[in-house]
Amino acid sequence: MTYQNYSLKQLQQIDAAHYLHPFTDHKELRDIGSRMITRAEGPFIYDSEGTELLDGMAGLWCVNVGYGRTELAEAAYEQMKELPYYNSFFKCSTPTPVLLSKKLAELAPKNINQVFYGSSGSESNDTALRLVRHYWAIEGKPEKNRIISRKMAYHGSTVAGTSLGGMDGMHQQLGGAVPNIVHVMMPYAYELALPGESDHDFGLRAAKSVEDAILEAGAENVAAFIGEPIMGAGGVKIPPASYWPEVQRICRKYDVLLMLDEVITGYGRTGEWFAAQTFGIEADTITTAKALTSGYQPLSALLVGDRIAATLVDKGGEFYHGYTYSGHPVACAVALKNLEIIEREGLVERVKTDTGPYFAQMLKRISGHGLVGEVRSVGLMGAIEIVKDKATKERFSPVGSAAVAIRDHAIANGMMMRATGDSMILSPPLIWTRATIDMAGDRILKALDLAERDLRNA
Ligand code: PXG
Repeated sequence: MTYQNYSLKQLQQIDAAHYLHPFTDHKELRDIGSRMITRAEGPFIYDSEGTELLDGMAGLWCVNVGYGRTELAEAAYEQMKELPYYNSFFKCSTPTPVLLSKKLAELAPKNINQVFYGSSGSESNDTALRLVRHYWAIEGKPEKNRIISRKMAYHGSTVAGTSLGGMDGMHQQLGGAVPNIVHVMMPYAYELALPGESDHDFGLRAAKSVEDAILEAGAENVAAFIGEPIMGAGGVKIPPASYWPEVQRICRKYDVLLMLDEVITGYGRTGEWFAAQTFGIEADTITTAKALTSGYQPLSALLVGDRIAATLVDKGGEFYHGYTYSGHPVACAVALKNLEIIEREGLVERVKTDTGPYFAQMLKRISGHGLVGEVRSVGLMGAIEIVKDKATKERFSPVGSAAVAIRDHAIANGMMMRATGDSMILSPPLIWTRATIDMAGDRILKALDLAERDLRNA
């Protein structure tokens, strides 16, 4: 029996009875019922009632080649027929992850040539944490194990992911984080720059907080710094241009490894294959997931730099870590086909030279609106910051209420987008054209107008 035999109400009742959703207030969900998304095509998603929505979030930052790609279904089907699964433990391998690893080594920055697979960004961040600590241990410096991260960072929802992340609410529910992880300030000038402080100077000050944390612990105790090149779930926080070069310099100075989390920024989102290339960062590990398969299969790849890989190989000894589905052949087959599509259609270049700049222009058009404090974007990743008063940057209260109101109007007007804190987030499929961007801009402006009417009259 397929879902079409159920009414929306019936599906919602079964949903409420049996399905605990991620990041959800379960009482609230039971009061209002969930929206059932039942199919999707190109840039659009459709709910059970046939409502068409332009998907401004590419699913959840992942469907970079858009929906309805039969080639990806065929790649999975062919692989499942030939070899649905075999493990890559005990000196076994299968050809598909081997070939995907070669492809990823070609696409990644020059110093990266090895890959370790998982099935989610969270898993690969667990791998990254384990790996950098293992690296220093076999280098004879087991005490060099502290990790520096940032407030508002999102690195996943497993215990290690939550510990690495800097989300207060998640930490409060964790009841004990992985030890020896500290969090420094995020590089978000609009909120944190001092009066009169330039973006450049603010970026240097935010980077200095990394150096302060290293000095406080003693460099001999610090394994690595981890950061998203652009913070995603934290609200598309784009650092000033001065930030990453300074963080890189500091990491080199104190021999601290640099771990990038590109779960959102990887595979074309910023107009390069990796944001490491956009910002000129040389990383020791890069965590990737999501758009590696455009979300058509769960797969993550930790890209491992030569420095760590060389030590693993030279020193030998087993690294006691891995997952049943590390290098899953079906997920890897879909990834290979997905990367082929991105290359064949020139999507990365298109984001860089055409749709990215056009998207920035669209946001600029929106920036004149009375509720908008600032807009920001890199490639096809952007945010609209919502304020009550443009001049003073005063926010509506409670935090996030205005953005949720705008999001609800956006959805009612055919535009799926996210609200996080007081930021409206956009991270669309890379197949968006100028016409799709215009359509999004019109719908967002309409939602802003309707929300402003509600908010100012409240
Ligand atoms: N790192 C980053 C930078 C992420 O954005 C993860 C790790 C974890 O990946 P998995 O595959 O384990 O979920 C993510 C995931 C949001 C939202 O609210 C963002 C993510 C996941 C769920 C919600 O924007 N990003």
